[in-house]
Amino acid sequence: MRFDILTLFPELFPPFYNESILGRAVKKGLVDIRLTNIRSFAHGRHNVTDDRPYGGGDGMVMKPGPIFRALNSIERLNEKTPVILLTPQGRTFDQSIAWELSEREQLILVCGRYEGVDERIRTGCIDMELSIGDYVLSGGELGAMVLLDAISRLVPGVLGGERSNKEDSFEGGLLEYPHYTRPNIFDGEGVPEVLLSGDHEKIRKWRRVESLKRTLERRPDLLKKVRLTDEDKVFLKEIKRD
Ligand code: 4H7
Repeated sequence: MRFDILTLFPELFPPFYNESILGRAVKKGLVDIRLTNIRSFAHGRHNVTDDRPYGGGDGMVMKPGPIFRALNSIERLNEKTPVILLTPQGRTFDQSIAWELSEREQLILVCGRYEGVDERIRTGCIDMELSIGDYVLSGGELGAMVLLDAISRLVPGVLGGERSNKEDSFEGGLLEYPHYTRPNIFDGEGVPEVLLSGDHEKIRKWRRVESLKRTLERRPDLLKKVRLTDEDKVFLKEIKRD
């Protein structure tokens, strides 16, 4: 899968994508990340990429020309390749969007700075607007990194054999059960007996119940969206009764 990222700060990205799971995916050639510096497409002696807003007011707006030319310079591997703008005004990115986007051959991510991009870029060049949550950032770069991470790990082969993403939080639509590792006693606290029992069926049930408990307590909104099995429904009744 190829990511083309348009940004005024390309140097922010390699320290992030050269590490860990994503780093391995890049090395293996499963994920190809290409950075385009919007400034390289600015004109004039000073390579200006921003300008004062028409109508006045504080702050600067990203000029449309450099972004337009940067976008035109990018090779399109597929006629369906979406151009995505990271903006607080976009649809909130979540795991189901991550799954959908992971099926694409290529994604083009546009990172805005200053007060954002000229409206004609949004209307003329952008296919999809995504937000990573309801807060303000000084640029779209962190959002692009969030997409890179969340989407790459869904690409077949990226997670290797180490774990299945189906078991992850939100994958089953529920929060994860609690995890424990050695030592057996830490800071005076033990480990739930069932996890030491070796009884895999009992462990599976315990984990499912803990997932359901946590989700009910912390994110009841998720329970409304998820498909529950008959066993889940029995567990939930017991949890609610207790
Ligand atoms: C594009 C358009 C994304 C990029 C506007 C980007 C939060 C998110 C930005 C803006 C972002 C997110 C303009 C929004 C200046 C904030 C004060 C860069 N912030 N800006 N405003 N939640 N900022 O995904």
